[in-house]
Amino acid sequence: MLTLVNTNTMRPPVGPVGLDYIAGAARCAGIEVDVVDLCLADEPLRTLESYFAGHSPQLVGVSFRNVDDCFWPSAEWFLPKLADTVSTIRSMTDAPIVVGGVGFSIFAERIVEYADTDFGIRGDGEQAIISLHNQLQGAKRFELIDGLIWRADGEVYSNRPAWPSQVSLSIDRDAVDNLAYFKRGGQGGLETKRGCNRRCLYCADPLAKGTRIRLRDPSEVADEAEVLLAKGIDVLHLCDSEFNVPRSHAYAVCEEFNRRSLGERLRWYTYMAVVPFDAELAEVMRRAGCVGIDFTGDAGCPSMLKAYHQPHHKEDLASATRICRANGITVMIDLLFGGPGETPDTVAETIGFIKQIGPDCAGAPLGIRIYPGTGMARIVAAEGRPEDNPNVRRSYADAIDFLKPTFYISHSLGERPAKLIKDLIAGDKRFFEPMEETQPEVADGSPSTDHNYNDNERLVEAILGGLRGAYWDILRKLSDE
Ligand code: B12
Repeated sequence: MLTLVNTNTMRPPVGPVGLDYIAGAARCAGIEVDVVDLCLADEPLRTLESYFAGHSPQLVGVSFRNVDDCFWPSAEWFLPKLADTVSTIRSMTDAPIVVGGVGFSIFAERIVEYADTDFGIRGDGEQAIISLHNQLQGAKRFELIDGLIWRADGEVYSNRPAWPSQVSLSIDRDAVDNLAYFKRGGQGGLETKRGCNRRCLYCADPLAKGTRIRLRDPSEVADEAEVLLAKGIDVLHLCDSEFNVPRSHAYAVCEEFNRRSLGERLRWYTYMAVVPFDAELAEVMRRAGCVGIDFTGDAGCPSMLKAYHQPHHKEDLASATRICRANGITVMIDLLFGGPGETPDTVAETIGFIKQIGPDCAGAPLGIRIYPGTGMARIVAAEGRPEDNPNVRRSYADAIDFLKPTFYISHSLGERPAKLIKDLIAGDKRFFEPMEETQPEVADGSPSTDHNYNDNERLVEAILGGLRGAYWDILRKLSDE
């Protein structure tokens, strides 16, 4: 028996899509699976106690989605809480514990050690957890399990993930209470593919999902959307790194949705690269139910687009915005401020350009989370001792460690970079402004920024009140009121 524990208790709650897929695959392989969902539990500790009092699984799988909230300066770090949960579970069962998830996969070995788990699985969890479950009952040939991290004789061993070229997933979606997540979190989630072959300077997705794009059959994706629809979940987020990479697959998925007239019954949102995008793709997406796109815009000035290794030009952002407008798709442009080479002039150019092209909204966070193994980490390494680097920011005291929330903010932005950005935004309501270090807390104790979805009470209330959709779109609607 396999017990899967969802440890992500952030609100609004986002359904643990990965756990649902893993549970489906393990059940298909004949393994009995329970999911203990700490996010939906009123009292997580009691829930664990009463579960383990009555069950003796052979393996406990613990999910770890977010290492931190990637948000400067809130910089909330979730690893200590994971370590606590693992030690609580250990006190209740002798079963070995394996941890996995997208956040986990970025740091894998470090997290196995920090949280003191027996195993970790980097990358896709479905086949690996089945193999681990079976090897634990048999020969214990851990070296045969793709993506496995394990400890023996004081050493940490690590296998590379397999990144299988075709992805076929269980579409049952019944191990997790997806309807509860829909009611409390405002959306369902599914993947159309895995992996990302882009080389964005800062992004950890290629580490967690692989650099090779691995496609799902469009009809399997549409079948899964229908399964969620049948449960009453009619607003989705397609959870790919970038839905339109490659364009041909995005197009094929939409065509399959259109063949089944799914766009008449469901609405969906997704993340997209700015290129490739054109009127033909927008039209097929809108008909298939797409109502909002969050573009990886990064910047509206050539030098910063180059710094972030983006293949698009600022004119592509203008064209993407126009195309969305013409097709009735709401458009959000996600920007990044503070990267290598950012100056007050580049910030002004980006903000001026975004105001000019007029998307429905734009994310304007300050500070770039530095992950090991990315171009960003290489730049920091080349800039000398990180502790002496004026571009590197952290809110913890000890030596710099990228496992903890650590950010890059170009020191050319001066002493008060968030204020500089806010002043340039100048109250334009379309922007989600950065959070200032000195920003006061609002009455309920949460920070007064609304673009961080980490324990965002405004969003929680709005969703409980009936709003559905991508969080940026719900917040946009709230600010229009
Ligand atoms: C879509 C998405 C969102 C959507 C979610 C919509 C939805 N309905 O699901 C929205 C916009 C809401 C969102 C919000 C946030 N997100 Co987000 N999101 C993603 C994205 C693109 C996909 C996540 C996903 O669902 N993947 C699909 C599932 C199936 O994959 P998976 O979870 O990785 O699961 C697989 C494996 O990891 C593994 N696995 C999973 N669980 C387990 C458990 C065990 C035991 C094992 C063995 C294996 C295993 O097997 C699974 C199947 O193969 C990722 C980046 C990416 N490409 O993965 C970022 C990402 C996860 N998000 C991130 C962040 C920071 C956030 C926010 C905290 C941002 C914020 N401050 O507001 C919030 C958190 C919200 C919350 N409540 O948790 C970061 C986390 C990085 C970090 N430092 O940890 C990521 C990695 C993006 C990034 N590169 O920075 N997000």
